[in-house]
Amino acid sequence: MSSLPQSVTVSPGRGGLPRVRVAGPAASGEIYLNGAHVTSWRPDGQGDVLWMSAASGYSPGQPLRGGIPLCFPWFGAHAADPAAPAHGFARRTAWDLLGAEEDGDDMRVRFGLHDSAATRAGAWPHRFEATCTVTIGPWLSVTLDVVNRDDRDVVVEEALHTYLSVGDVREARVTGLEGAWYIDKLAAPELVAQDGPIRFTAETDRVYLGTRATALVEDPSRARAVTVAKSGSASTVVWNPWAAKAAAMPDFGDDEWTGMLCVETGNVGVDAVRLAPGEGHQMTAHVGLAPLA
Ligand code: TA6
Repeated sequence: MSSLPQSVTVSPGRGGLPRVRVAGPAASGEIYLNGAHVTSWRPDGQGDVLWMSAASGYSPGQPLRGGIPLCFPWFGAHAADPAAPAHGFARRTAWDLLGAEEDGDDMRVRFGLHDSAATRAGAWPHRFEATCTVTIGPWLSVTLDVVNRDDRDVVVEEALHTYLSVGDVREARVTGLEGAWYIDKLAAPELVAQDGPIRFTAETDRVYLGTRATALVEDPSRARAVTVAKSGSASTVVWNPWAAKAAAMPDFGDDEWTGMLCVETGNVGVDAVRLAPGEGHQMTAHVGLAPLA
């Protein structure tokens, strides 16, 4: 790997896990090699836009709670193997740091992952090559490139499971998904049309399908709005665990649920991506911050 720009450093983070720190001209950020997991993005003069649990673990092979978990090559529970890790193996695996470069106000850091004997022995026994490119700048961009290196078609589910920090989820609302069809994972598995803005009054776990829409998270208690735009993604997942589910998760503080919500950029369920041998796919999430109009 060629030398890193001065603004990009690697050092032990929490739990001693290798962490990349980026101190760019317009923003700072942090990415753990475990899962190529973005844990912080702070535009200059702003608080962190991403949410991390104070109760998160930081152990090799375990997912972090918050930031942007990288869900691949399946989303949620594995359809056929109940013993397989939720959201796939990518967020639990150490990625390689491939390099970094400065591009004006943007700092771009690249991570790589490919199949191994361990992944080929698991629930998704295929050869693949993945690259995660994180751009820390006036916007935060995360791009997941996946190439099928197998000799047969493969089907991939994927998601950038973005945890956003909000002042109070009970005052927040998400616009942009009006009219999109979703499956409520807490109710019968039928398609429901989104009627108006999304508001949070209880545990919320919705998978919006067939939508390329940009979501806008309005956070009135902080007088700010977060934009989640995307490309190469047909699914958006919106989640807040609310009090009971938060209390049931050991790596989630009992009272933390009011300060976060997830807007996840993915291709899940019927939007899963089929790749022929040698075929690749690219998905990007673009996260931006603006004052609330
Ligand atoms: O994206 C929402 C979701 O699928 C929820 O059902 C909940 O399980 C959440 O992901 C977190 O999953 P995790 O495995 O990280 O606890």
